[in-house]
Amino acid sequence: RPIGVFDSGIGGLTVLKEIVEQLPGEDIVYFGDTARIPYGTRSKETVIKYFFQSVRFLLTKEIKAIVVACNTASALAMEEAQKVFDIPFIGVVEPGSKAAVASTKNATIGVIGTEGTINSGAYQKKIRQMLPSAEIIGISCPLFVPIVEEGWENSDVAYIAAKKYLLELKEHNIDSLVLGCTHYPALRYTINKVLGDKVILINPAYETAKATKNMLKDRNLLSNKIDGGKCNYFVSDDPEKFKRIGGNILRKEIAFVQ
Ligand code: DGN
Repeated sequence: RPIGVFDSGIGGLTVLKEIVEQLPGEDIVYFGDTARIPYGTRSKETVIKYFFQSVRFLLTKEIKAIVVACNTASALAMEEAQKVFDIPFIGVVEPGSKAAVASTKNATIGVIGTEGTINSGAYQKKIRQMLPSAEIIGISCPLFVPIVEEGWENSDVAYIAAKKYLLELKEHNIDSLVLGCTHYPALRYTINKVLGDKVILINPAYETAKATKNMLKDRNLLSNKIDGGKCNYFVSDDPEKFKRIGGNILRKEIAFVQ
């Protein structure tokens, strides 16, 4: 059976890419709720409603687990969903937080994400559970998503936005930064330029793929193929933009077999 991967749109392909790399034998069904992106600026109630509808769609595809690639949905809706749906969920918040705690030496950690993710306090709470003495500085960077979708992640526009958003992190002397939004790993060079290379950038997409592998292994759900897994994509709006920007993220053409 395939793994379901959910995202509010295109950004979750960064997580899919990591899963394909780490679990090349797994089939994947990806659903991007492109008709209703962004989730990042919406209320908790709305995110829960949209997410539950998306989960119901994925469940029609005979999946064995759901990876919630979207940070906003992981932060606001996954816990609720786990109470309602009888299928294992893996979100990005826990694996990302764990990696940040393992990385920090001065217990001063930055977290960046959408307004929904940062205001929910989900990363802050998880990190503090594991490292109670941590000082955590959370900053929402709403312009980063459209900048990446425009393909401007290494441009002067990205640099100026990053300088403005991340100034406060510099003042706090963080040593690790969680890129708590699907799109942000694309900005790592720009963020690096602003913060300097002493700050370690944590990519929850990578950590989540690792956690997915461990979870499937523990539950005896790993595919017995070692490669050749197939990806099937579904979106709730016209697939054209998804194909174009998504193709950029995956660095290969996206084929729909609907
Ligand atoms: N996928 C969302 C996230 O990781 O929070 C970003 C896109 C959005 O819905 N704003």
